[in-house]
Parts: sequence; structure tokens; C-alpha cells
Amino acid sequence: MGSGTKLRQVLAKNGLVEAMAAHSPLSAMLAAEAGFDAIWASGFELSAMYGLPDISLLSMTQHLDMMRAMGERSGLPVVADIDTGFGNALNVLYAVEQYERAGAAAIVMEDKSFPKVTSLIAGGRQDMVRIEEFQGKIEAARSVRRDPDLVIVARTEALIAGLGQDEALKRAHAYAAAGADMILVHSKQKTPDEIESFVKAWDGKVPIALVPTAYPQMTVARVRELKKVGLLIWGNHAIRAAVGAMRKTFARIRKDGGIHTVEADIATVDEVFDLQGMGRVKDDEKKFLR
Ligand code: SPV
Ligand code: MG
Repeated sequence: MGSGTKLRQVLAKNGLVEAMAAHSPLSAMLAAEAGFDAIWASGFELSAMYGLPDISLLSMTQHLDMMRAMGERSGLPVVADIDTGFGNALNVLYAVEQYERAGAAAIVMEDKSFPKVTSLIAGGRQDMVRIEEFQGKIEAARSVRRDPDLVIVARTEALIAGLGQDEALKRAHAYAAAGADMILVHSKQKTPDEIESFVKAWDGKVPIALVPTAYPQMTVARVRELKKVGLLIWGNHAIRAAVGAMRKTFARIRKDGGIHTVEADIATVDEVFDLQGMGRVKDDEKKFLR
């Protein structure tokens, strides 16, 4: 069964897919262990992992390779954040072919112009492409997928760009008409009001995807009450958890003049061995090394 089919089955069964952001195979494995349904192959997380801003600097190959590895190691369907699709509709043709081959269950493409600027930055330059141009990109994505179950998510940045709900709804309807399987609508308002208002006004046929990073009051229960949301993405909590934990640990080692005080608060070496599959290595040594 293809990974797109797997994702659609989770949606059909649970009514909501919960995807956790990851930036590495190890973080994807920890997301799987925690019980999330899918991995969000976040451009923001991977850019941050390279110590770079999320402004279309990483190559498609860098993101694609990581996405493939995250899917392989976690066993979860991957929702791939392909930003603007790496250019125009012709770039989208190639990108979607590559992402599907690499095992993506879904691709999320946003209606900003290439190169994009990260969405949540205050005062960000949020240039959008024309509706017709983005419809062409969605149609390109649809035309090239081999598995009709590969989920094509069209993301509108109309609210992020401050264009208001009417423009966001107009774009969402146009993208659904072009064949998007789902509409992701992003907001950087500090409360869920803007998004809740959009979702309540949405009368389209396809489900909505949300990334409630800026408005953390939006719990799973609250999302379920809205009824129309099919994909909930916890957008950047792997990299932020990692940054917080490393900062604290490094500072303590510097302050205390050694590693003796941090031992109890960090993962043990055995825990990391477990994640690496060292148990199997030992078995294989017995079986095959002569
Ligand atoms: C990402 O995680 O890369 C996203 C979500 O696209 S956000 O950074 O909030 O735009
Ligand atoms: Mg992104």
C-alpha cells in the first residue's frame, strides 16, 4: 500500500491526522514512538537544523533526502513541505515526481512567490503568486502523481500576508476547484479567532489543514469541534524542544565544570543505543559474523 493511501486511511478512521514536525530521522522516530499519525517534513525545521533562515535556501535534494530518511526510519507517512514547489509549475512537475518517488504521502505547496520568506516572522515580505498561476501549479502536481492517493495540499498564505478572510476563502475555493485534495490555511494571529472564523465560513468540499504554532490554545479537542479539519500539524516543536534542551544542558556543563550534574536529566547512552537498533546489531553479529 502506498503512503498516500495509508494517510487517507488514518484520516478516514480517525477523522483527523495529527502530524508532528521533524528535522531528522531520529526526531521522526521519536514522533512515531509518541504516537503521532504522520511526520511533517518541515522546511522551517530543516533550515533551522542547518542554522539557516527558512527563505528557500536549502536545495530540493537536501529536503528530499531528509524526507525519505525520516519516512524510512519512522515508518510513518510523511507530509512533505515543498514550500513554493521550487519555482513555477514546471518546477512543480519535477518536484512532485521526485517527492512521490521518495515516498511522500502528501505534499504541501504554498501560494507565495519563490523565493519565499518564513511565514511567522514579524513584518515578513509575503509576496503571493496570482490565483491562476497557483492553480496551474496544483494542476501540474495532480498531472504528474502516479498514485492518485498522493495527497496534494494547497496552502494559502492570504491571512499571513494580511489580505483577509475573503481573499483566503476565494483562493481556497479556486485551489479546490483546481484539484487540491486539502486546503492548508495558515495564520500568525496570537489567538485562534482568525482561523476559527475561516473554518466556520469554509463551505468547500475538501478538508482543511491547520498549523496552530502562533495560536497554541488550539487543542486537538477544539480542532475536532470545528469538524472540517482533516490535518493538524504541530509545526516546529521538534526543533524547539531540541534547542531548549541543548541550551540548558550545555550551559549547565559550562557552569558546573563537568558533566556530572546533567546525567540524570538527559537520555542515557543505552536509550540512544536502543533508538539506533544496537540490540539487532548484537543478534546479527551472533548470526552472521564468523
Ligand atoms: C514549516 O514548518 O516549515 C512551515 C510552517 O511551513 S511555518 O514555519 O509556520 O510557516
Ligand atoms: Mg515551511
